[in-house]
Amino acid sequence: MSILQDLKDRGLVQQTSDDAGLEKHLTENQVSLYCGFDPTADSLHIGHLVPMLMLKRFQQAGHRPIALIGGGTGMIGDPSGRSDERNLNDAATVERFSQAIQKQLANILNFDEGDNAAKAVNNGEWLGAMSIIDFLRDIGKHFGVNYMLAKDSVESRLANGISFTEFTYMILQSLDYLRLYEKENVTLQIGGSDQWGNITAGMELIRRTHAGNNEEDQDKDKAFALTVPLITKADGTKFGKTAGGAVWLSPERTTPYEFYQFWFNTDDRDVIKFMKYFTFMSLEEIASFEESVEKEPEKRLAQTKLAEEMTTLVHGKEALDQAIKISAALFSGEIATLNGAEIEQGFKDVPSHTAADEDKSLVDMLVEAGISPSKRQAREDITNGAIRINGEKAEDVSRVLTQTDRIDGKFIIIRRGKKKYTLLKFA
Ligand code: 485
Repeated sequence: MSILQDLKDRGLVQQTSDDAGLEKHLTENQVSLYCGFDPTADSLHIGHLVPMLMLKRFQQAGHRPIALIGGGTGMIGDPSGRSDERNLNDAATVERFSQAIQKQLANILNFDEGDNAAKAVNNGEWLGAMSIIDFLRDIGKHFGVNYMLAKDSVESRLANGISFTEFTYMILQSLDYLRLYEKENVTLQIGGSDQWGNITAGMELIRRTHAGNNEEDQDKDKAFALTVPLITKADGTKFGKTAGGAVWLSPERTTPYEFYQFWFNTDDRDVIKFMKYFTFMSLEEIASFEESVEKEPEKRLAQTKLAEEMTTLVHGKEALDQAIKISAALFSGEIATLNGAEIEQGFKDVPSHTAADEDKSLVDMLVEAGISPSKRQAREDITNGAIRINGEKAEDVSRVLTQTDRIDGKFIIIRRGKKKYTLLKFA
């Protein structure tokens, strides 16, 4: 089956510039394609995953993917899909973000194998070196102001105001497409649906600067656009956000355990769609999970599989095993099986209390850490069996917490009642 048809069957194609032409182009050639990522943070998030994995899907089909890091455009700020002007980051920050993002891309794309090895480029290289006179003379001449004003990204901002800086962004992205078309033989740019205007502006620039090169075959040097849909959820809330904010690819920002839980908590109505979007599972295999969601949803087999596939893809097998172990321990309450690093991941968001490095009576500690409101209540909580230390019930009011209670010498987990966890940390 053709790659384009496979992508469509997965629901991954929002728009193409010329469907039949692109289908033919991809069937007859090894196509070099690119997707751009602006360094606006020190990590990509799961909103970037679909286009990123799309590059990988093209690579697996034999085409050559290029990941562009926007070291230049990241200094400017894309107005697409945004209602307000961006805050500018300084050059050193953009550079630091660029390097972090490049590492994440290299983790997922295959940068070093075969004639279709992936490649990373940074547009700071050519955009930074261009003179303003050349830019206005050679590039600016091809962009009518009316054409630019009609783009969604600009039109939607006119009422509230848009700076000349962001107004010109589309020209920079167009220049990238032109440059990669000339230097890397790139004939397809992909991105999210918010990128349609910028991508087609680049196609237009290529058409204008290369028109008539191939009189005998007008289609030969054509450039194409393909966008992926915006991901929506059945409950209408925004995809990729949790109570704690965005779901990031960096394990420092979103731990592999949180990442695993995010996917595991997918709604029954979304899980099959997400499997098609995010995993490399075949459509036949996905169909078997669809049956399971219908007939035995309580087993959450599809969610478990999705969480496994995604955590392995982004964080690796070892991190997945750890995430599963933490999930099981928290579910059963058998916390003693966890080591210090696992405790840190699993209890990242529970209230914590830093305690002095000394032995202390449990009653005093419960009050000090704000777990029980008074000593009298603390004693009552203990005799009622409401207090657990590292998963074990503590029913002795004269209990003293010592070194041996600490997991890896650093942590004690106290639970009051069914769910209220507190993490005690020892310096
Ligand atoms: O030549 C290019 C230079 C920069 C870009 C693309 C081509 C980046 C692009 N303008 C952009 O802002 N992309 C967003 C980003 O970097 O966070 C997101 C898009 C999303 C999807 C994703 O990048 O909003 O739709 O394309 C990969």
